[in-house]
Amino acid sequence: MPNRTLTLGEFLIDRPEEFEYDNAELGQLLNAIRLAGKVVSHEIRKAGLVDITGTIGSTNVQGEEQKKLDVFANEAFINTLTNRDIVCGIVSEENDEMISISGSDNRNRNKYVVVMDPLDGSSNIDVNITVGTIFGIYRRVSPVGTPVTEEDFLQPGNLQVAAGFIAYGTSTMMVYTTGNGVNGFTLNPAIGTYYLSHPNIQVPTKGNIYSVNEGGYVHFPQGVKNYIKYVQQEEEDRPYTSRYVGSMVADVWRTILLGGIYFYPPSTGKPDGKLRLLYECNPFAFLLEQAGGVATDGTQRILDIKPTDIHQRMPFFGGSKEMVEKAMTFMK
Ligand code: P6P
Repeated sequence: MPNRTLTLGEFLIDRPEEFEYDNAELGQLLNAIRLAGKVVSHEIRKAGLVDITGTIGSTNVQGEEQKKLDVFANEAFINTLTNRDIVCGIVSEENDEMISISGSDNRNRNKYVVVMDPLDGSSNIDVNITVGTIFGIYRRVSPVGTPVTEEDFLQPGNLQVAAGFIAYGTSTMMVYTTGNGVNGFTLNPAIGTYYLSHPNIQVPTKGNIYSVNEGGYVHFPQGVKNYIKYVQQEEEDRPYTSRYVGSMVADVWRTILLGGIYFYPPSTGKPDGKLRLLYECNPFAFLLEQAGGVATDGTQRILDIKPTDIHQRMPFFGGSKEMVEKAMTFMK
């Protein structure tokens, strides 16, 4: 029998155990994300040719200038998720307030909420660097039949039923987990099909790459400065190599595949760092742990943190188990 690579659709059907909650709905929800990812990928692929990479003069809740593709991606995911009648609410980096979805019968009977950064790293679009969509999925905690509430989104990351990202890079890839390991799918744009390209991903327990924006060095806490000096010492398996793209999807995907540590620490100007807990830190923390890695805020497991605000920021240290645990000894 030839080694036939599974498509994402076949994979979802072949693995009913992936969806211990509600097979059909969560599978449909991941399919909706798959579809929206293809729509965004198509738009991005021609961005350099059409005047769509410029800005539209508005800014998002983060005060960051919204680029047309940010807005396009946000609308593509919101519309696709709304039309599938599975989601009762969405939190997006691009929207100040949560989005309430009452469903086609206006009776708020949908059971899932989605948190997302529709186009993370978008400042890199104009220079053709990998950007991505990051998402997390939770079961609502408010009663079915009532409008979604903020509490539905302020759940700790350990209650995510699924999380993942779509990387728009040299190829378009969808990587996700439902709590049963991590699998990666690569899009064949010629036929619009994702194929299983990275089954059962495991983060190497050790690597030799550290990834941080060292431009902030003077503003980092002393423990972080000491760790950066440690990785640069000529000792044992060090110095490590420095790699930093400035797009979380690119930096964390490399960390997952090759091993290493990616961190966005607190600093005097950003006491909680820059990354957002709901739709950057938690989805990647879920993926990292499911692939044998670790993700902390410098002292505690990211997935155990109870959010207090839908756009709150959180320091993030994630990657190979041995490297993150070593880094944590400097943060005491
Ligand atoms: P800095 C993109 O805006 C983002 O949220 C992440 O994708 C990325 O890792 C980080 O910010 C880059 O931030 O301060 O290093 O430019």
